[in-house]
Amino acid sequence: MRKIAFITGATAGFGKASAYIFAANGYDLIINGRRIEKLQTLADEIERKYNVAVLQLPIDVQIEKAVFSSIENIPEDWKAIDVLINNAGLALGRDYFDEADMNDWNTMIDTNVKGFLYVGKAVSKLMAIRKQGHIINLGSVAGKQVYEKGNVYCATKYAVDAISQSMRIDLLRHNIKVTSINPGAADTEFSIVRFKGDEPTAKSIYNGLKPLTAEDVAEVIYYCTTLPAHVCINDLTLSCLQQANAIYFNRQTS
Ligand code: NDP
Ligand code: 8X3
Repeated sequence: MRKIAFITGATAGFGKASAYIFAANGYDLIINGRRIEKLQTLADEIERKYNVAVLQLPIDVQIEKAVFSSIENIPEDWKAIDVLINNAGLALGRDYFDEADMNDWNTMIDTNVKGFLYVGKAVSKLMAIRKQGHIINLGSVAGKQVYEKGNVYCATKYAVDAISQSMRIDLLRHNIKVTSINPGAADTEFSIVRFKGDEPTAKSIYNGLKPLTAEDVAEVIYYCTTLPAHVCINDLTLSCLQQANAIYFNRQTS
């Protein structure tokens, strides 16, 4: 039977790695991201390699109207979405509360909270009609503990945690699974985005660590979708072996 996965933020990192693993397991994909060329390249590669269909949704999740109209207007035969990976998100800056940039705060809130809500709402409406579906929300260890200079990024991930809990309650009557996945440090484009292209600083985040890879996280995401229909992983936190939580690391110094 046909299976469809909708992945936001599929042009890099966890979203892109998830696109490969879901396609390898026979899912047709709806892929989202703002970088159109990267979406096109990913769609071409996946269609060629896995013989599945790929629909591109090149929208900015911050734009409420674009999210709702593009999801309402996806072709009818793509509306039976089985899995949503609500993943698009970012950190911008790592600054003291009193020194942080308001544009960074606004963009993180608009993407990680508002965009995340828009996509979740639009897709859950489609799942509610069919009384089935699985929503996987990308939280973070930063939504479990707050760290210095994490302020608003952490707050957005605490919001993801809270919204995941309420989605699970409110969507219970529709038979929809809601899983919150909370990774620790993972080597993707995340840090280069956070530090605005400053590669040495971005790399220093992983000093002395063997961090998670995008593929590690995608495997765990996929695993959550393989359980029997009556079983739901509600909340799953994962990190590399050298990370205990958002704050404590065992870095190798030699
Ligand atoms: P990447 O930077 O590698 O990928 C982020 C993806 O989000 C890109 O595809 C980007 O695409 C997309 N994106 C960002 N903003 C928007 C937007 N406004 N509209 C649509 N797409 C957008 O990061 P990760 O894969 O590491 O992160 C994915 C998620 O996981 C995020 O929510 C992040 O907060 C979370 N996370 C990351 C961790 C890490 O250490 N890497 C750990 C824990 C959680 P494009 O630029 O083309 O729009
Ligand atoms: C990303 C993990 O610890 O860099 O959510 O904030 S962290």
